[in-house]
Amino acid sequence: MATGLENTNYGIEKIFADAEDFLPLNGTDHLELYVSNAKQAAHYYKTAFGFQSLAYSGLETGNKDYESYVVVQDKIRLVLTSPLKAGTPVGKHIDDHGDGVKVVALWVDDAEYSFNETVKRGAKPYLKPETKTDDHGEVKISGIHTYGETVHLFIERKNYQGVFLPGFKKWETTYNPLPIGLKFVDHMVGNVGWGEMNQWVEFYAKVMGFTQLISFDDKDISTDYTALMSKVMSNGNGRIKFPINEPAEGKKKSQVEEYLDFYAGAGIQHIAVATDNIIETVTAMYERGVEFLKVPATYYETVLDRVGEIDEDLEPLKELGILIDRDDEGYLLQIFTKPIEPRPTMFFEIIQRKGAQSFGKGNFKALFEAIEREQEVRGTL
Ligand code: TYF
Ligand code: FE
Repeated sequence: MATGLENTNYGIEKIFADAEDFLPLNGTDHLELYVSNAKQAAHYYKTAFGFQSLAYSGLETGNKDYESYVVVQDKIRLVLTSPLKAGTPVGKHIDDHGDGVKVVALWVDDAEYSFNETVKRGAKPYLKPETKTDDHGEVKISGIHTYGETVHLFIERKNYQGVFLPGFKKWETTYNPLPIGLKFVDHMVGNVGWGEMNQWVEFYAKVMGFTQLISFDDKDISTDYTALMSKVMSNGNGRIKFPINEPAEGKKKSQVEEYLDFYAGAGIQHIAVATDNIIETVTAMYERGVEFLKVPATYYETVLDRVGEIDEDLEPLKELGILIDRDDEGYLLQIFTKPIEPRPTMFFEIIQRKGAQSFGKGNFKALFEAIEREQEVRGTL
């Protein structure tokens, strides 16, 4: 049966390969989510996702407008921010989009250079380079807009020794649930509007010097299942990977269109976080109340024919609903949470790579059917 999926290949052959790496990025510095109740969200990320308390900004630090809690797990830092009064841009953002990612902050050696080089190439400025200092040192920050109302900050940490950034103090707490093995942000996927894919692919290529991870044929994933197009943009050292989805016409309403409706525009669709032991990580997450998408048991009857031999026993993978895929470099294990806020918008992916550098193309059909079953329950199909 032709599904249209066969020719979608996420190899690592690059186009724009001649592009000079004018924007060296050391990694993801942090992600900031605007949420309606930062205090409770922080509790959730600690309890359910195993993050640790790191820093706080709010009334106690002289910040009268916003309260932010910063949580950390290995290399992942999440900032959860809510307004302390009516009429703020953060409150407007939450009213428009619900809880979601506002800032994808990138760690750079030179925030001013990063700003100048990207703005010179067409980026819309968000924050002019500014220096923030406190007793613990100095940090330089600048920022540019990307799709929707999402922004990229460039964070230059100089010799900063504080817990997070100037303006934050250590978050002291006696509630410290154990980490669950989340290591770093593997990739972050954005959903953009109809016909906007190429514009954003071009943005990451021309403005940020990224290259497209391709694909002998990056054909639409438009099947009977959730229709979408997806292209993956990566920075020079491969530490930052931003797949971009655009909805496509299918028999049923695209999951990407559902997102765009509820988020009221483009934004971050999923945050994929890496673990070294997906069975332990996902077992802990189930115990802590996280809900995952499930594929039918029949998936596991044929999966090993498709992916060949793997190190793990199939039984726990099946029990937990972990998906498996292989490319010519190795294999990967992945699983997707249900949306983690009231609107069917953002969700998390847990991924363990065993050589494979692709994104689970072989699972798209089963995954998208699982998403469709959720859309059916929501009445949004
Ligand atoms: O990042 C990816 O490409 C995979 C698969 O709406 C995926 O995680 C792609 C699109 C989508 C959900 C998951
Ligand atoms: Fe993903």
